[in-house]
Amino acid sequence: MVSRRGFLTTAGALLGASAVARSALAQVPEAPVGNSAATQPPPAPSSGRPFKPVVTLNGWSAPWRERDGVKEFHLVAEPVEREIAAGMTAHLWGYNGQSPGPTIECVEGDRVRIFVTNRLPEYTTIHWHGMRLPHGMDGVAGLTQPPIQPGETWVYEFEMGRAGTYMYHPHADDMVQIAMGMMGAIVVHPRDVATYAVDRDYVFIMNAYDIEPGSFTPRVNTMLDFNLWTWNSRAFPGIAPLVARLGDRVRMRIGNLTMTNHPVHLHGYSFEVTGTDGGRVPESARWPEVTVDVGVGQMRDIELVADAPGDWACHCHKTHHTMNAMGHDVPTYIGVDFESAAEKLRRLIPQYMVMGERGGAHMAEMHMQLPENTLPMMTGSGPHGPIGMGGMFTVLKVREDQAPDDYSDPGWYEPPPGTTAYRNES
Ligand SMILES: [Cu+2]
Repeated sequence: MVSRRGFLTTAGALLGASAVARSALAQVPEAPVGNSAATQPPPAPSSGRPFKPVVTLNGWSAPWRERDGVKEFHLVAEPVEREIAAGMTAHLWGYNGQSPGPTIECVEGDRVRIFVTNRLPEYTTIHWHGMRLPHGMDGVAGLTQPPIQPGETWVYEFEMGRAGTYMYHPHADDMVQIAMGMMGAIVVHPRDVATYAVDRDYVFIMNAYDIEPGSFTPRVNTMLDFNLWTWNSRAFPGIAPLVARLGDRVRMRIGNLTMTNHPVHLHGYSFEVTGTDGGRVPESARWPEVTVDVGVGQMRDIELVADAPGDWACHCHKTHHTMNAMGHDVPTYIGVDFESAAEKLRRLIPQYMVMGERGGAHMAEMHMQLPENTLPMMTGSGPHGPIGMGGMFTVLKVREDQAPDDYSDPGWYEPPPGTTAYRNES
């Protein structure tokens, strides 16, 4: 907490004395803390115009307090522990107890006042990625404001002018702070709840970490060679399924704050890109796709009608992005006869295993001894055996009997008899 005097000074420095609304000087609103990596279907909006809330994959939406017609949020930048998947927890930096921070949701035209408290060991700021706002609210350290020092609380106040999908992230020591997991989504809903209405509205941000097997903290000077590819700081099988009822219109809002592009591919459907962080795509400018390439720093909204029941893989199409931390220097052994050498090695190292001489698939079935806090490279199992995936992979589960607004996992799909691939016995 800062003293009232300190708070007045910092708020004044950011907003400019004449622009400070009196209510901005009131007490800082409570900062809710997330303590779970489970998807939390959000409650209906507590005040203001109605909207249908988004569902943050393995995350949650920030509650707000309304004062004098302004929605007040409070983000606390701080060290957090995030479970990446069962068996691995990362020591990250995030907001309000988790990485990513809570999704900020509001309605087009809303005025927001966002309090930002810095509990990190170094300075930070928040940049509102994609928003059109006054220069002084853009959150670029050195350019639009001095950085927020540890212990300080600063206030950003602006109008959420356009409906769409945006992000927030620091613009101070960017490379370190984004590599540590500091980010969150912003969703601005249209003023009329019927505009662009969908039945299920999901949002997630793609992120990447370089966490040495056996350790907890990302290496922050990695430029490209990340080893953990995540959606909302979760890796398969830790990523929740996307659940829909047969016939639902489904939107997925996908952001990318990694250092490379991700072609996100959905099985069983085609979809249209209906929005970018620049705005809504007019219907006349859309075309059908089964893969959307989301570039660095971009957001893409895609929409589909869930008319095909089943469990449909949804994943990044870069194959090394659907694997967890792995040695990148592993040589290719396909076709090499290892058995004679392996026998000798097993006399020295009883657990010695040969890897890769028949391809890589059997690695999904092996149970290697892993360092602590390390996820298997290829993992997850389905109704027919190992799925052999990790990283940026989940499943769109479409069911006839999924109740509206029920986001719970319906389990594995049971296809009608005679509709699955079969072994030729003739
Ligand atoms: Cu990828």
